[in-house]
Amino acid sequence: MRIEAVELHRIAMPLVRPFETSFGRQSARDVLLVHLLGDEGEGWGECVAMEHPLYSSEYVQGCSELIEHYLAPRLLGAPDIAAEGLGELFGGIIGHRMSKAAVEAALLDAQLRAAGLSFGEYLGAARSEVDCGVSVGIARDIPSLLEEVAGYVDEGYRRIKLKIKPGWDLEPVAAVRELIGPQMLLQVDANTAYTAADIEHLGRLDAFDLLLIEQPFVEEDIATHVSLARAIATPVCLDESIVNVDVAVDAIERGATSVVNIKPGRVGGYLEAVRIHDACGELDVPVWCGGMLETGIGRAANVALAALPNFTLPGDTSASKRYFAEDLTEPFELVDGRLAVPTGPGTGVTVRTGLVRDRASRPPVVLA
Ligand code: OSB
Ligand code: MG
Repeated sequence: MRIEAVELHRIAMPLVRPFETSFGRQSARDVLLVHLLGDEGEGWGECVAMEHPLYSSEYVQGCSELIEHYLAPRLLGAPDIAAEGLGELFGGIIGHRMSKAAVEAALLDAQLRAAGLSFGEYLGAARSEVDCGVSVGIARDIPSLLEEVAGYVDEGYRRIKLKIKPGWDLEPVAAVRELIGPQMLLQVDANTAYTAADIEHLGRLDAFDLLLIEQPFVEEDIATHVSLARAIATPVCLDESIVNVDVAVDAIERGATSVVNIKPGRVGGYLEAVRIHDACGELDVPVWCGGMLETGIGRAANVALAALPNFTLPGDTSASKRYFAEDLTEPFELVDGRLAVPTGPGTGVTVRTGLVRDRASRPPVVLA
């Protein structure tokens, strides 16, 4: 289709409770939305970058400027463009995967709506609902952590993920394992907070029968993940390090990761996410869908992706109310620990444009 306008919307979404990780604490989600208006229809995409460059090098204001100055001009100058052609259209622009992914999501939404196809149908969903886990931030103390985890277990989540860092690892993990019992799936995420000197310490996590340990070391350091994987029984899972399908295959072949967290935003979009899913499937490596505190817009597409056949572990695809009192779409609700894959055209959800306007943290950027 021909793109006639690109709008960039910034929204401040208060979180229902602050979310703390090894890299920082946030009490609101700074959301960047891409709204594309084309000759065949319109679509919305959500950018997963965080406000500050602490999880990855990308950050919201940088993404907004990158889209405004580099991606939107190419989109507006293309006589006819589909999501499958964006790799070529954006060729030569290095990195900036979260920005590219947000544009891809918006264009996919527009073209699938025009074709009357859902994200699930287009991506290859194999089921109509997906098993959900929940990512639990670093708490003030262990009693508060246990109270929060108990609430999520009551709500029906099928897997708990605890954020860890040096000084907040063995004790909280032991307490939560004790609380939830031996059957419940439990995993941890360090967001790169450890170094090679911590390998022996991390080995003590083997006592808690964890599903996996996610990204203990810095993004570029595949070698130390290999050393850890050889030293401990708990499977190692990479998040930040996996930026595309080639890195994923390389990390698997080297023995750095035996489970992969797939976040479409981190890898440049849903099409690359499917390529990683397929490559992992061929190597017999299970995958799960990560999250970036998305609103209903990004969540809708993630839930569709998580319905692909090799997404065999519960994802960080939690219900809207785990994040926001009021979502930007109709809320996603947990039923028996699962979310339903939307079936309508495109993402299948309706953007509450009134809320987008009311919650705007700055005027929209409009390019035509
Ligand atoms: O590392 O998976 C992560 C949130 C923001 C940035 C990085 C991560 C996370 C989460 C939350 O763990 C996942 C979610 O519920 O969206
Ligand atoms: Mg992670």
